[in-house]
Amino acid sequence: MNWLASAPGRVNLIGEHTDYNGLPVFPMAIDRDVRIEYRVSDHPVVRLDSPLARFDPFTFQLKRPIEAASQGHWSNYVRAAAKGLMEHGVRMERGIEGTVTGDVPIASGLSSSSALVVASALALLKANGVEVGRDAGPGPTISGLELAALMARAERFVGLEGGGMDQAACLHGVAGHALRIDFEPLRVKPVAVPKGWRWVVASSLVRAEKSGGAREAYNERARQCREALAGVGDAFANDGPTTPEGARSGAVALTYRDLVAHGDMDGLLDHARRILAPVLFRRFRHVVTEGRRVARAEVAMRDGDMSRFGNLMVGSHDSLRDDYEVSTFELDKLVTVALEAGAAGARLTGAGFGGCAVALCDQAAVGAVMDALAARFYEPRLGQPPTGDEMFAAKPSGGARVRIADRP
Ligand code: NG1
Repeated sequence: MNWLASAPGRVNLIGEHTDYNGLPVFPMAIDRDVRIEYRVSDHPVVRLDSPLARFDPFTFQLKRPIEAASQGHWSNYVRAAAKGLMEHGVRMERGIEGTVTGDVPIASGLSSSSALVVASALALLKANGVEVGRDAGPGPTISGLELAALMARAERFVGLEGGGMDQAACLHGVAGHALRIDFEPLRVKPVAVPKGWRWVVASSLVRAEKSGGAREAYNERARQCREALAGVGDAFANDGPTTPEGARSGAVALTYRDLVAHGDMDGLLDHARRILAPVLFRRFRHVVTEGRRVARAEVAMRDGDMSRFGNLMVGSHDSLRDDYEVSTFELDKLVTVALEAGAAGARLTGAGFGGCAVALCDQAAVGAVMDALAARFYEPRLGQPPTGDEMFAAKPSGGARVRIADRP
């Protein structure tokens, strides 16, 4: 029997570089996915290929230790899933043999990597009789949230100190909904996307390879955020503002979540500016203001207020460009063109350093926004209109699953 494990990519609507700082994000799963069509092998082996020439076929044994392939090799995402499941105690007596296909643009900040990790995990779990979901049945089970958290840790095997947004969005996507995701502990709350809101995803035509060049820049940001938090935490313990409770006495380790909950954001930022080196202060300001923007964006979506949501997206982009320094000339250009053509909001999405921008507009403006992007961004660069991989309208979609494949 042939099985099909499919896992969607995601577009993050707002809340960038907050997940690894314990602050919420607000993505949605999209109608593009990574698919593994496979059959179960009686041997503990994974054998996968792809119709794309740059993804060469690979085989590895489901035996510890699972070694990494060379840096950047696509099998590392499948190895990461297998390693994570084995370390969690899943008995891998059977393997999978099959073919990977999909239409999530690669290295574009749309989480093709996590979609491959999650699809691999679902295929391996199914092959070994483990069901996903709280009420999954009498046999061994793992909850969706547990699996998302496990795969987030597992994906760090490829060397990125990433957060948990992508795996959670991929597993918990709900058609027609965005997802407010919180961390420590992981929680996912679907929020209905109002009728008529449309999301245009546009590639900057610059790849953001998280297994390659962008990795160091990403990990450096994560280190700077930890350093900034420690600096502010120490200052709170000595002579900082009087809240959050307990932090002044040094009794508790301060988190970014405590700081965002802090009522006096201006006072907090004034204080942080005095004690942090300028670059750390800018990273810090992005993280705490972005955390607050996510909370406001959720309310704006629930209120059906597109213009408020759009303004928050623009604030997010400005902060990512100026304070977090992860935007590029091309991403800025996409955002400017989309806004000038009538989008309510636009921002880079995903880690940045290339990849995609996302624009919010109403149904009536989609055509004008796409036409403007085609004429002012793509045609001068490509000499022709963009393909559907370079620019498309993304729909909020359901999460990853395994089913029996249609063909034998
Ligand atoms: P992308 O750009 O999709 O690789 C990365 C991280 C996210 C998050 C964003 C920035 C991984 C797998 N993905 O996403 O967790 O930190 O950057 O908001 O680590």
